[in-house]
Amino acid sequence: MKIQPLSPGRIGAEISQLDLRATTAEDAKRIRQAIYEHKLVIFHGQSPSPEEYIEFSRKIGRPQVYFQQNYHHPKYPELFVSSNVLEDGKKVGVSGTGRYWHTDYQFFQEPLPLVMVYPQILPTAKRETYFIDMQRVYEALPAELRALVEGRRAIQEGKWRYKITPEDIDKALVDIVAAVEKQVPAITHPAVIEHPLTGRKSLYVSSGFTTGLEGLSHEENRALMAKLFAFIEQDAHVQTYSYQPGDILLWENRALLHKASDNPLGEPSKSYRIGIYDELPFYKS
Ligand code: 7UC
Ligand code: FE
Repeated sequence: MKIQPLSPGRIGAEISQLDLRATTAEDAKRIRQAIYEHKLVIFHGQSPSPEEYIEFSRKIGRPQVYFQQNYHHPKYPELFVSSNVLEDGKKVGVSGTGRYWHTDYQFFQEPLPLVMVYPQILPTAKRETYFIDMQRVYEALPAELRALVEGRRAIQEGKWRYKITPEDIDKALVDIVAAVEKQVPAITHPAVIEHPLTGRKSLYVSSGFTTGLEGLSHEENRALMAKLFAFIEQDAHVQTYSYQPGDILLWENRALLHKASDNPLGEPSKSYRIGIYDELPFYKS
Protein backbone atom coordinates (compact mmCIF):
# COMPACT_ATOMS: atom_id res chain seq x y z
CA MET A 1 0.00 0.00 0.00
CA LYS A 2 1.33 3.39 -1.04
CA ILE A 3 0.16 6.84 0.11
CA GLN A 4 0.92 9.70 -2.28
CA PRO A 5 -0.17 13.24 -1.35
CA LEU A 6 -1.67 15.22 -4.24
CA SER A 7 0.39 18.15 -5.50
CA PRO A 8 1.16 20.81 -2.87
CA GLY A 9 -1.80 23.04 -2.16
CA ARG A 10 -4.30 20.34 -3.13
CA ILE A 11 -6.41 18.56 -0.54
CA GLY A 12 -5.98 14.80 -0.35
CA ALA A 13 -3.76 11.81 -1.01
CA GLU A 14 -4.02 8.87 -3.37
CA ILE A 15 -3.74 5.41 -1.92
CA SER A 16 -2.54 2.80 -4.39
CA GLN A 17 -1.32 -0.78 -4.39
CA LEU A 18 -4.23 -1.86 -2.26
CA ASP A 19 -7.33 -3.85 -3.11
CA LEU A 20 -9.83 -2.61 -0.52
CA ARG A 21 -11.13 -6.16 -0.17
CA ALA A 22 -7.75 -7.25 1.20
CA THR A 23 -7.29 -4.43 3.75
CA THR A 24 -5.44 -5.62 6.85
CA ALA A 25 -5.75 -4.09 10.33
CA GLU A 26 -2.36 -2.45 9.77
CA ASP A 27 -3.53 -0.98 6.42
CA ALA A 28 -6.70 0.32 8.08
CA LYS A 29 -4.64 2.09 10.73
CA ARG A 30 -2.45 3.75 8.10
CA ILE A 31 -5.54 4.76 6.12
CA ARG A 32 -7.07 6.40 9.20
CA GLN A 33 -3.82 8.28 9.86
CA ALA A 34 -3.74 9.38 6.20
CA ILE A 35 -7.30 10.71 6.52
CA TYR A 36 -6.42 12.81 9.58
CA GLU A 37 -3.30 14.09 7.85
CA HIS A 38 -4.59 14.67 4.29
CA LYS A 39 -8.36 15.07 5.05
CA LEU A 40 -9.28 13.14 1.89
CA VAL A 41 -8.03 9.84 0.55
CA ILE A 42 -8.69 8.52 -2.94
CA PHE A 43 -8.65 4.91 -4.09
CA HIS A 44 -8.69 4.05 -7.81
CA GLY A 45 -9.63 0.91 -9.73
CA GLN A 46 -11.75 -0.61 -6.95
CA SER A 47 -14.71 -2.93 -7.47
CA PRO A 48 -15.93 -4.27 -4.13
CA SER A 49 -19.42 -5.74 -3.95
CA PRO A 50 -21.82 -3.99 -1.55
CA GLU A 51 -20.94 -6.57 1.14
CA GLU A 52 -17.20 -6.08 0.59
CA TYR A 53 -17.61 -2.30 0.60
CA ILE A 54 -19.44 -2.41 3.95
CA GLU A 55 -16.85 -4.88 5.24
CA PHE A 56 -14.12 -2.36 4.36
CA SER A 57 -15.98 0.40 6.22
CA ARG A 58 -16.01 -1.80 9.34
CA LYS A 59 -12.23 -1.95 9.23
CA ILE A 60 -12.09 1.86 9.26
CA GLY A 61 -14.72 2.37 11.97
CA ARG A 62 -18.41 1.87 12.69
CA PRO A 63 -20.73 2.28 9.71
CA GLN A 64 -23.82 4.32 10.36
CA VAL A 65 -27.44 3.74 9.35
CA TYR A 66 -28.95 6.98 8.03
CA PHE A 67 -31.90 8.31 10.06
CA GLN A 68 -34.33 8.33 7.12
CA GLN A 69 -35.17 4.99 5.60
CA ASN A 70 -36.01 6.31 2.17
CA TYR A 71 -32.26 6.80 1.60
CA HIS A 72 -31.40 3.18 2.42
CA HIS A 73 -30.43 0.48 -0.03
CA PRO A 74 -33.26 -2.07 0.17
CA LYS A 75 -30.88 -4.89 1.24
CA TYR A 76 -28.07 -2.97 2.98
CA PRO A 77 -29.27 -0.19 5.31
CA GLU A 78 -25.66 1.02 5.80
CA LEU A 79 -25.67 2.17 2.17
CA PHE A 80 -27.06 5.68 1.69
CA VAL A 81 -28.16 5.63 -1.92
CA SER A 82 -28.12 8.73 -4.07
CA SER A 83 -29.75 7.62 -7.32
CA ASN A 84 -32.15 8.60 -10.07
CA VAL A 85 -32.19 5.08 -11.56
CA LEU A 86 -35.26 2.88 -11.19
CA GLU A 87 -34.55 -0.75 -10.25
CA ASP A 88 -37.20 -3.34 -11.12
CA GLY A 89 -39.40 -0.34 -11.85
CA LYS A 90 -38.92 0.97 -8.31
CA LYS A 91 -37.30 4.07 -6.93
CA VAL A 92 -34.22 3.33 -4.84
CA GLY A 93 -32.73 5.96 -2.53
CA VAL A 94 -33.04 9.67 -3.22
CA SER A 95 -31.81 11.64 -6.23
CA GLY A 96 -29.87 14.89 -6.23
CA THR A 97 -28.62 14.70 -2.65
CA GLY A 98 -26.15 17.14 -1.14
CA ARG A 99 -25.97 19.72 -3.94
CA TYR A 100 -25.15 22.50 -1.48
CA TRP A 101 -22.20 23.22 0.81
CA HIS A 102 -22.40 21.09 3.95
CA THR A 103 -20.84 18.42 6.09
CA ASP A 104 -22.83 15.26 6.73
CA TYR A 105 -24.91 15.05 9.90
CA GLN A 106 -23.88 18.56 10.91
CA PHE A 107 -27.43 19.05 12.22
CA PHE A 108 -27.08 16.14 14.67
CA GLN A 109 -25.50 16.16 18.10
CA GLU A 110 -23.05 13.50 16.84
CA PRO A 111 -21.97 14.50 13.32
CA LEU A 112 -20.37 11.93 11.03
CA PRO A 113 -16.58 12.02 11.38
CA LEU A 114 -15.87 10.15 8.12
CA VAL A 115 -17.73 9.72 4.87
CA MET A 116 -17.01 7.37 2.00
CA VAL A 117 -18.50 7.56 -1.49
CA TYR A 118 -18.48 4.82 -4.12
CA PRO A 119 -20.15 5.81 -7.41
CA GLN A 120 -22.00 2.97 -9.16
CA ILE A 121 -23.21 4.79 -12.28
CA LEU A 122 -21.44 7.95 -13.43
CA PRO A 123 -23.16 10.46 -15.71
CA THR A 124 -20.98 11.30 -18.70
CA ALA A 125 -21.39 15.09 -18.61
CA LYS A 126 -20.35 15.75 -15.03
CA ARG A 127 -19.77 13.73 -11.88
CA GLU A 128 -17.87 15.80 -9.40
CA THR A 129 -17.59 16.49 -5.71
CA TYR A 130 -16.37 19.89 -4.59
CA PHE A 131 -14.40 20.38 -1.37
CA ILE A 132 -13.41 23.30 0.85
CA ASP A 133 -10.72 22.89 3.50
CA MET A 134 -12.22 24.55 6.58
CA GLN A 135 -8.97 24.35 8.56
CA ARG A 136 -7.37 26.59 5.93
CA VAL A 137 -10.46 28.79 5.82
CA TYR A 138 -10.24 29.24 9.58
CA GLU A 139 -6.58 30.23 9.32
CA ALA A 140 -7.32 32.68 6.50
CA LEU A 141 -10.40 34.21 8.13
CA PRO A 142 -10.19 38.03 8.25
CA ALA A 143 -9.70 39.24 11.85
CA GLU A 144 -13.08 40.99 11.86
CA LEU A 145 -14.96 37.77 10.99
CA ARG A 146 -12.82 35.67 13.29
CA ALA A 147 -13.66 37.92 16.24
CA LEU A 148 -17.37 37.40 15.53
CA VAL A 149 -17.28 33.58 15.37
CA GLU A 150 -14.67 32.78 18.03
CA GLY A 151 -16.25 31.39 21.21
CA ARG A 152 -19.77 31.39 19.67
CA ARG A 153 -22.09 28.49 18.98
CA ALA A 154 -23.62 28.03 15.53
CA ILE A 155 -27.20 26.91 14.99
CA GLN A 156 -27.59 23.88 12.70
CA GLU A 157 -30.90 22.99 11.08
CA GLY A 158 -31.56 20.00 8.85
CA LYS A 159 -35.21 20.68 8.22
CA TRP A 160 -34.79 22.99 5.23
CA ARG A 161 -33.07 20.17 3.32
CA TYR A 162 -35.82 17.64 3.93
CA LYS A 163 -36.83 15.87 0.69
CA ILE A 164 -40.54 15.29 0.08
CA THR A 165 -41.52 11.58 0.01
CA PRO A 166 -44.59 9.81 -1.43
CA GLU A 167 -46.06 9.73 2.11
CA ASP A 168 -46.14 13.54 2.10
CA ILE A 169 -48.77 13.73 -0.63
CA ASP A 170 -51.91 15.55 0.55
CA LYS A 171 -50.10 16.94 3.60
CA ALA A 172 -49.84 20.68 4.19
CA LEU A 173 -46.34 22.17 4.14
CA VAL A 174 -46.87 23.53 7.65
CA ASP A 175 -47.52 19.99 8.96
CA ILE A 176 -44.60 18.49 7.04
CA VAL A 177 -42.26 21.14 8.48
CA ALA A 178 -43.60 20.58 12.01
CA ALA A 179 -43.04 16.81 11.75
CA VAL A 180 -39.50 17.24 10.39
CA GLU A 181 -38.71 19.78 13.09
CA LYS A 182 -39.77 17.27 15.71
CA GLN A 183 -37.50 14.63 14.23
CA VAL A 184 -34.47 16.92 13.74
CA PRO A 185 -34.82 19.93 16.03
CA ALA A 186 -32.31 22.75 15.62
CA ILE A 187 -29.09 22.11 17.57
CA THR A 188 -25.84 23.98 18.11
CA HIS A 189 -22.14 23.22 17.75
CA PRO A 190 -19.17 25.50 18.39
CA ALA A 191 -18.64 27.71 15.33
CA VAL A 192 -14.94 26.87 15.58
CA ILE A 193 -14.07 23.27 16.43
CA GLU A 194 -10.78 21.72 17.45
CA HIS A 195 -9.74 18.37 15.99
CA PRO A 196 -9.63 15.67 18.71
CA LEU A 197 -6.28 14.28 17.49
CA THR A 198 -4.40 17.00 15.62
CA GLY A 199 -5.79 19.94 17.61
CA ARG A 200 -6.21 21.89 14.37
CA LYS A 201 -9.10 24.33 14.36
CA SER A 202 -11.75 24.49 11.64
CA LEU A 203 -14.61 26.81 11.02
CA TYR A 204 -17.63 24.52 11.41
CA VAL A 205 -20.43 26.28 9.55
CA SER A 206 -21.99 25.69 6.13
CA SER A 207 -24.57 27.48 4.01
CA GLY A 208 -26.41 24.13 3.71
CA PHE A 209 -27.21 23.64 7.38
CA THR A 210 -26.05 26.61 9.47
CA THR A 211 -28.73 29.26 9.97
CA GLY A 212 -26.97 31.62 12.38
CA LEU A 213 -24.94 32.12 15.53
CA GLU A 214 -26.54 31.83 18.94
CA GLY A 215 -27.06 35.15 20.68
CA LEU A 216 -27.24 37.34 17.56
CA SER A 217 -30.40 38.98 16.27
CA HIS A 218 -32.04 37.81 13.06
CA GLU A 219 -30.70 40.87 11.21
CA GLU A 220 -27.19 40.46 12.60
CA ASN A 221 -27.18 36.81 11.58
CA ARG A 222 -28.41 37.54 8.08
CA ALA A 223 -25.61 40.00 7.50
CA LEU A 224 -22.92 37.88 9.17
CA MET A 225 -23.90 34.61 7.45
CA ALA A 226 -23.88 36.28 4.03
CA LYS A 227 -20.35 37.61 4.66
CA LEU A 228 -19.11 34.36 6.14
CA PHE A 229 -20.44 32.14 3.33
CA ALA A 230 -19.15 34.54 0.64
CA PHE A 231 -15.69 34.27 2.20
CA ILE A 232 -15.84 30.49 2.63
CA GLU A 233 -17.22 29.70 -0.83
CA GLN A 234 -14.94 31.93 -2.89
CA ASP A 235 -13.51 30.15 -5.96
CA ALA A 236 -9.98 30.15 -4.58
CA HIS A 237 -11.13 27.86 -1.73
CA VAL A 238 -12.90 25.27 -3.89
CA GLN A 239 -11.27 22.07 -5.08
CA THR A 240 -13.01 19.91 -7.66
CA TYR A 241 -12.73 16.13 -7.77
CA SER A 242 -13.87 14.45 -11.04
CA TYR A 243 -14.64 10.77 -10.68
CA GLN A 244 -13.30 7.96 -12.84
CA PRO A 245 -15.03 4.56 -12.76
CA GLY A 246 -13.60 2.50 -9.89
CA ASP A 247 -12.88 5.49 -7.64
CA ILE A 248 -13.76 5.47 -3.96
CA LEU A 249 -13.35 8.63 -1.89
CA LEU A 250 -13.07 8.74 1.88
CA TRP A 251 -12.84 12.04 3.74
CA GLU A 252 -13.01 13.74 7.08
CA ASN A 253 -16.10 15.80 7.81
CA ARG A 254 -14.41 17.65 10.67
CA ALA A 255 -12.13 19.43 8.25
CA LEU A 256 -13.92 19.64 4.90
CA LEU A 257 -17.12 21.02 3.46
CA HIS A 258 -18.38 19.23 0.39
CA LYS A 259 -20.99 19.65 -2.30
CA ALA A 260 -22.22 17.33 -5.06
CA SER A 261 -22.32 18.49 -8.68
CA ASP A 262 -25.64 18.84 -10.44
CA ASN A 263 -26.57 16.54 -13.32
CA PRO A 264 -27.43 19.03 -16.07
CA LEU A 265 -28.54 16.46 -18.65
CA GLY A 266 -30.48 14.36 -16.13
CA GLU A 267 -28.34 11.33 -17.01
CA PRO A 268 -28.46 8.13 -14.92
CA SER A 269 -26.46 8.56 -11.74
CA LYS A 270 -26.08 6.37 -8.69
CA SER A 271 -23.70 6.22 -5.75
CA TYR A 272 -23.35 4.42 -2.45
CA ARG A 273 -22.28 6.41 0.55
CA ILE A 274 -21.30 5.04 3.96
CA GLY A 275 -21.03 7.33 6.99
CA ILE A 276 -18.43 6.08 9.47
CA TYR A 277 -17.91 6.81 13.17
CA ASP A 278 -14.21 6.66 14.07
CA GLU A 279 -14.96 6.48 17.83
CA LEU A 280 -13.20 9.77 18.55
CA PRO A 281 -15.22 12.75 19.77
CA PHE A 282 -16.16 14.97 16.84
CA TYR A 283 -14.33 17.89 18.45
CA LYS A 284 -12.43 18.67 21.64
CA SER A 285 -14.75 20.14 24.22
O1 7UC B 1 -30.77 14.70 0.52
C1 7UC B 1 -29.82 15.25 1.12
O2 7UC B 1 -29.26 16.27 0.67
C2 7UC B 1 -29.33 14.60 2.39
C3 7UC B 1 -29.06 15.57 3.51
C4 7UC B 1 -30.32 16.18 4.05
N1 7UC B 1 -28.38 14.94 4.63
C5 7UC B 1 -27.11 14.36 4.42
C6 7UC B 1 -26.37 14.23 5.74
O3 7UC B 1 -25.86 13.17 6.07
O4 7UC B 1 -26.25 15.22 6.44
FE1 FE C 1 -22.92 15.00 1.92
